[in-house]
Amino acid sequence: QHFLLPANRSLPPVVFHWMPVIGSVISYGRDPVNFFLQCREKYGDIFTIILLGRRMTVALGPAGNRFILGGKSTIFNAEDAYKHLTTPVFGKDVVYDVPNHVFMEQKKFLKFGLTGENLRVYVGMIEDEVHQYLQTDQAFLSLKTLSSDEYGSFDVLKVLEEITILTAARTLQGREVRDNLDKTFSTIYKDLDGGFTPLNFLFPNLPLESYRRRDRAQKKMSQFFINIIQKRRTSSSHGENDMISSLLGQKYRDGRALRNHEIANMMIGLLMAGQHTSASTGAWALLHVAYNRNVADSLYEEQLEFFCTKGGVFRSMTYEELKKLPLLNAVITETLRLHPPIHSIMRYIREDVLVPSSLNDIFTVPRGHYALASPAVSQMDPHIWKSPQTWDPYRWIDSDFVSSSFSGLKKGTESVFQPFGSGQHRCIGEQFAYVQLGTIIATIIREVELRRDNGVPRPNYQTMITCPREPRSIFYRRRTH
Ligand code: HEM
Ligand code: LAN
Repeated sequence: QHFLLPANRSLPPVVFHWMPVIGSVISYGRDPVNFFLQCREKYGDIFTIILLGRRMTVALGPAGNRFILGGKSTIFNAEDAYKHLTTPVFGKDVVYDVPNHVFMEQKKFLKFGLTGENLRVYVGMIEDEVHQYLQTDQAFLSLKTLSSDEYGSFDVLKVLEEITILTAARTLQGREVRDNLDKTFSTIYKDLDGGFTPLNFLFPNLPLESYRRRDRAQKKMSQFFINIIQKRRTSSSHGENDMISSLLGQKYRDGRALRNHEIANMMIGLLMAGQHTSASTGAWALLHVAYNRNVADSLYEEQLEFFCTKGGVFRSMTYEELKKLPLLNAVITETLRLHPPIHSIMRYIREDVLVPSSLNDIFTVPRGHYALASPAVSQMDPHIWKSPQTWDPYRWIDSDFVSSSFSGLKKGTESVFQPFGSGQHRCIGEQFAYVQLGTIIATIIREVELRRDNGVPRPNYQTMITCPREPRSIFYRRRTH
């Protein structure tokens, strides 16, 4: 296809595969991180894999991350890589359904909604939701009846999915969504979510019931939000700290306010952005905490030290205090290192691009390829981290745990730690995720003791967001202060 390659340039090596077209989809799908590490042994930091007819050029390490994530969006294009997945779920005129510069404005609107002021209010709301969940919910029901020395058990991913949606609804999504969570909203959400899977990513259109349900659910969900927005526009209810309220006050650079369906569809995007990423991170964090009893004890002690009143009861955390808890934050960071929810970040290559010399100076990546960055690989790279496979939150407190041969953690697109991506498409949800996860974990740790003896499960890469495989049960018992 390419006859105009400069004379001194060639294409990256293609990873060996038995079946044409199908290519490496099996090895990649089974365990992408290990597959990439094996490819790196044979081919170096840049190589091309075939995935169902698509040519994906993978670039690893700090230079690879920078090459792909630091690239211009006119060449390394996100919407060409993602829109067939996201537009049917989010709807029209938002995210990857609009030109990049429009989406960048939409991202800015979201940032305005995630102010310190709002996050400050969210801490108390999240505490309240989790506390309430621990009192009443099915998965934890036995908490009430168990005597103090008996342990109950729960599926940690299921519980975290439930707590995540409850807390996101209470905070970002707003009162109307929270009030509808166990009614209309949850079935529509399930159908929509059923259309946001690897299958939908690989095959945008299949004549399957799940695809039709996805399309119906998108319309209903969009309408559900539009109704809320219309009511909000006519009523005088101010003082809301949620995202709808914030988006209602925003304008594009040309002075145009957001239309109802744009706000609605951004709210759907928000739902999809924060749900499985946070739930999975929270589940992994609790699995590790429950398995590492010493960390569990120290986390509890950190809570006691900072928040135990003279009367022997816990008081609420503030946003500022939450940000300063060393172990709690290290637990989240270390969990994101070892279990980044998103293992592959993709772009479509719109123009031939020379690979920079920091990576390799003989290759060109031609237009029509996809580019793939995998921060997950650098986050577990044995050349960079001491005992990379060991979950050890203290490595973030005592920085000596990073390998001595490695010259420190750079920031930005070259960083070896970027669970939230980097560059133009970097995540804007990081602060919210830390507030949400920190508050959830702290509230659970305050109220129950966690235990797990049989190690931590292996990751499941077949789901859209990397999550723990079964068995995911954790034993718990109510604390007796
Ligand atoms: C982008 C991870 C939570 C909103 C991204 C990207 C990653 C990521 C890796 C980069 C995608 C790319 O470059 O193609 C995560 C993780 C989360 C999380 C690990 C939680 C633990 C959230 C939350 C929100 C959010 C809570 C919303 C409040 C976004 C948005 C983008 C993004 C708007 C921008 C996409 C783009 O510019 O193309 N996230 N995310 N994320 N995320 Fe998150
Ligand atoms: C996702 C979720 C899926 C994810 C994978 C397919 C797993 C990954 O391999 C590539 C990146 C991708 C497609 C991805 C990119 C950013 C998304 C689409 C999200 C994190 C889900 C939501 C997020 C989107 C940009 C959020 C938009 C939200 C607004 C409110 C504007």
